[in-house]
Amino acid sequence: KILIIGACGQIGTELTTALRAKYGVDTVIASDINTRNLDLVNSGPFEIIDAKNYNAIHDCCIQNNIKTVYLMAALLSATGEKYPMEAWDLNMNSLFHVLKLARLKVIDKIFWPSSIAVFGPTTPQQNTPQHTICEPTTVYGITKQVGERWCEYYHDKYGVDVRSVRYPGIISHKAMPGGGTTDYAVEIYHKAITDKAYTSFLSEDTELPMMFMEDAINATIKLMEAPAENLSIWSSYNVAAISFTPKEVAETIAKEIPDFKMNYEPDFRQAIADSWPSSIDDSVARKDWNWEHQFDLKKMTQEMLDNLKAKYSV
Ligand code: VAH
Repeated sequence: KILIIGACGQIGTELTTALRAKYGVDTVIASDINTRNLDLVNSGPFEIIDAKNYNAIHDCCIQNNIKTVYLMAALLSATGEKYPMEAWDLNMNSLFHVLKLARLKVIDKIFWPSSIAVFGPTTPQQNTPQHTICEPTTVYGITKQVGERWCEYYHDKYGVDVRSVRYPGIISHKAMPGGGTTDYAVEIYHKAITDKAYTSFLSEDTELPMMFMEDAINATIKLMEAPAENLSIWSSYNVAAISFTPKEVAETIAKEIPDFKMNYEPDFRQAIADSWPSSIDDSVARKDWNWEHQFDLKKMTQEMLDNLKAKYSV
């Protein structure tokens, strides 16, 4: 069986739905620290688990014969700058707990998300390679960089099958992101429909690597289903889809909503965004496990506006 820790989060919500559709509702136990997403809580097996509590995770895995864990709980970049030690505590200890369970052979396989936040201002900004300088300047980025080192260490030393991708900013319409620097790219679609206007907290030419949720979920499942012998990276794979600026995404929205008004008021998150790359080289993922994105910016905007128009008209 499968356990998703942090199932109520932006990615966790859609990962739960996708894994249940693929493997069966009762095969996937969703868990989170609270029941904030009632639809998800009522859609299948759900347990309240604090990702910082080893015994809670251990007992759930034993009682439910869990063999695969997706660890999706974390404090993201913006929140991590406000609460650095809480971010270190949650992001690192949850990973140590799950790696320990795999070392003890209680579970067989782990998915753990990394992020483009592992890169910093000294990293090549364009077509950032799989192997490159990683000097992150956010607490969140530090936890992801160190987490990658631990994943590779547990794989090489204990044979733990832990797999990971460096997610770019993820855009979706089902569950809101929480505390990220790329959240503008989700908020803008909601505001375009409700207010026909949006004030971006990043400047108009801030180009960042982004990905539509459907592509992110497909990448996650494709990596987890790949034969281990095909994999050459046991830290975390670069994955990429599209890169765009707030100005460019606003232009695709304005094609659908002609009187859409965009303003720019950069805040503390501008410095975080400036420390990250503009585009990512994901050729290793494409070679090792046939990664391929499906959504370009135009198609993503169409999906986002169609679904959010329906959501807000209800
Ligand atoms: C964040 N959405 O903004 C997350 C992600 C690369 C961005 O890590 O912190």
